[in-house]
Amino acid sequence: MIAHKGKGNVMSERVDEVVAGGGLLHRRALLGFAAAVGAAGTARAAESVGQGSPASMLKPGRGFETYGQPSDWEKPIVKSVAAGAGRPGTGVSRTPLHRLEGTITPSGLHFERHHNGIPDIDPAKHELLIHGLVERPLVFTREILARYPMETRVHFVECAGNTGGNAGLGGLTGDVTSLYGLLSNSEWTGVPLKILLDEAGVKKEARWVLAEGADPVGMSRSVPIAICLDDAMVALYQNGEALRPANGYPMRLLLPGCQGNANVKWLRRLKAVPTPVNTKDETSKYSLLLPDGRAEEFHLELGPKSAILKPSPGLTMQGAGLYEISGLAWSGGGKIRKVEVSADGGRSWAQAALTGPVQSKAATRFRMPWRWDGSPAVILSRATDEKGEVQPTRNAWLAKYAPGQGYHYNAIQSWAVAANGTVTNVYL
Ligand SMILES: Nc1nc2c(c(=O)[nH]1)N[C@H]1C(S)=C(S)[C@@H](COP(=O)(O)O)O[C@H]1N2
Ligand SMILES: [Mo]
Repeated sequence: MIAHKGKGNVMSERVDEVVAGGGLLHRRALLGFAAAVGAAGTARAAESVGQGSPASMLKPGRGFETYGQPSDWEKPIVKSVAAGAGRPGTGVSRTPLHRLEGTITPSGLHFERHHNGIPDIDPAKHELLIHGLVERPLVFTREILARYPMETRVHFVECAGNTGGNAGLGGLTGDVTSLYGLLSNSEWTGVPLKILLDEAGVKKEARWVLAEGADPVGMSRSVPIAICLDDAMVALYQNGEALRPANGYPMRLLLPGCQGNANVKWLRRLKAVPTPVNTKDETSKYSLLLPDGRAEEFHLELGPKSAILKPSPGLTMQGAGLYEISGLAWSGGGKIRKVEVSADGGRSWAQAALTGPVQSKAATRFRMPWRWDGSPAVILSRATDEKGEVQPTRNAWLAKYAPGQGYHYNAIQSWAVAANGTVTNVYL
C-alpha cells in the first residue's frame, strides 16, 4: 500500500479535487503524491542519498541460476494452506492477493483446490480421450495437442466457495487471504476445445460434455455443449510455462468465467452426452439451494465481483494522509465496465481508474486516490460488468438463496478502517 504521510493541506488546489465523501479524490491526485510527500518532509533530502557506495556495489554479485526464485526477502509472501486432518491433499491453499500487484498471479502463488491431492503424471504417458456421442473417438497426447493451433488468453479461476464465509456465519474474522484467496488470474495457452470437438465430430444429440480428471478423486463435471464450443480450452501452459502440477499438469479444462470446480484438472476424458450426468460435484456440491427447497444446478457463470485489497484485513493503515486504494474486479460475464468506490459507508461513490488492458473474464486492477483524515471509515467497491450486471448488496444476495448457502457469493464487500489503522470485515 502506498502510505505517504502527507499533511492534508500540502497539495495544490488543482489535484485536491474531492470526488466523493470521506476523502475520495480525483485520480489526478495520484500525480501529486511525490510533491505532497516531499512538501510534508517525509522524504529524505536528495543530497543525503548516494554519498557512499552501498554494500551491494563493493564486491561481485553471485552467479547464475537455472530456475529463478523470488528474493529471499520476499519469503513471507506465501499461500496459506488449509487441509483436512489426516488428508493432506484434500483442502485448499489460498493466494495472498493483498501482497501482490498488477493482475497476474505468479504461478507459484496460484490458489489450489484438490479433492484428493496432486497426482504425479508423466506427460509422455498421459492421454486425453474424446468419446461418447461423436463420429470419431479420438485420443490426444500432450505432444499431439501441441501441434494444434493454440490461443493465449488471460482469465481468472475462482472457486465457487470463495468468500462463502461472508454469506454464512464466521466470515468476519481472518485476513483478506482467508476470505478472497480462492481467486487467481493467469495467462493461459492451449487448444480451443471447439477445434478438438469439431475434429471428433460431435453429434447433434450431444448437448453436454462430461469432463473427468486423472486424479484419485476422478473429479467429473457435466458442461453444456454451448460453453465447450465457445471459449473453453484445453490449457497446456500457464504464464508462459507448462501448467504447474497443482493446477492440472499436463492439461486442464479451462472454462473462462465458470465456477472453478468445473475447470477439471489433469483432464483425461471428455464424453459427449445427451443430458447432464448429475455427478456428486454438481448435485450435492457446487449447486445452490433456493428458498423454496429446489437446487440451482449448473449455475456455472460467476457474477461480477470486486474487493479492495489495499487496504484490507491484513494490511494496516499508517496514519492519516494520502493513500491509493486499489483492488481487483472480475466477472464471468465478460469485461469489467466500471468499478465504483465509496469511503463513507456507501453514501457516496466515485468511479475508480482501471489499469488496462481490461480483458474479458479476467481480473482487472482498479485504483482510487484517498485522503484519509484518520477517523473511522467504511470503504467499499462495486463492480459492473459489460452486461450491465452490478454486484448486489449482501442482503439482496442472501434473499435469493436458502439459509446457509455460500457458493457464488459476490456481494459488495465493506471494510471498516479504525482510527488506529486496522482494517476489518464488516456487514452493512
Ligand atoms: N481433477 C480435478 N479437477 C479439479 C479439482 C480436483 O480436485 N480434481 N478441483 C476443482 C476445484 S473445486 C477448483 S476451485 C479448481 C481449482 O483450480 P486450481 O487448483 O488450479 O486453482 O480446480 C477444479 N478442478
Ligand atoms: Mo472449488
